[in-house]
Amino acid sequence: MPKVLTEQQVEQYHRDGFVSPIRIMSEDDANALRREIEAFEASQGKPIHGTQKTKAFLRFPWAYDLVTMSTVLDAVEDVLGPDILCYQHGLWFKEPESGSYVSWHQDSTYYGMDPWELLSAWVALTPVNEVTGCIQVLPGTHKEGCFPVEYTERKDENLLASGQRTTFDFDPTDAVSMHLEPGEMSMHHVCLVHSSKPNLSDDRRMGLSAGYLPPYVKQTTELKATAMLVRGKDEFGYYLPNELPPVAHDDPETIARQEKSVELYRAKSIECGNQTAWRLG
Ligand SMILES: O=C(O)CCC(=O)C(=O)O
Repeated sequence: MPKVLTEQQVEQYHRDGFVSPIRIMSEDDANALRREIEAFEASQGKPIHGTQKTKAFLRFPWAYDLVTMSTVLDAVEDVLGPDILCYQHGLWFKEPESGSYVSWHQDSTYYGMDPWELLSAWVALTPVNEVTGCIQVLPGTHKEGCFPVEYTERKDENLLASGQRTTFDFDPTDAVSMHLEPGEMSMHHVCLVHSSKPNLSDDRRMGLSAGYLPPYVKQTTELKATAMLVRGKDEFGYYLPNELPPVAHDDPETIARQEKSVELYRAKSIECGNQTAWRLG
């Protein structure tokens, strides 16, 4: 019996590669989390940026609390099973009336893993819809494996630092939009082709996305990255064990551990063909 999803939603995930929306916290809690993040940004005088945005759950206690929240992990468990590692956690903030967009891509491009049994869980802190630039997905494309990508020469307003774009011929009318309210989550397969358009509203569009996998998924690269066991057990040990919950965002050991994990994550992505990892900041 699934814990959060219905049997139909689990089936839909396997058939179409995504499921949405799933309520994982109240709107009030999502607003409170937004206030906490924005208070931190105000204290440092700029938005969360650069290395802070990669594997954020190793840096910020609020991010760790989110990726280990029982409702989130219950939904992830419904798809991946009881043993769960967290590999990545990224912040996707689009400023009001900005040109920020996300090109058509697969999250798997620079992951170097096998089998592709990973998912991305994207939590909304603000309304996410056609006006604010929701994620659009191409149902079923997760069954096609990993597509080649092309790059843009110069960095534009693409939130993907590497500007990668899958070279995949598709009919744009097949795209499905995942609308979310604050406190709702969508989950998509790591090979599902997806994108998002600019935020045309006068408020920020804020989402946080975590990459989860079962411990039996191997790393196919020479260079190995780290991951954190967030539920169940790991009987395989394929991921280096550098990851611990953050003590505080400004704790020197927390920062050093997060930066080391980000360094290994980026080195691995370069081995997987990422030619523009230097743009990550
Ligand atoms: O936030 C967005 O618009 C895109 C996010 C995304 O591509 C992802 O979480 O995989």
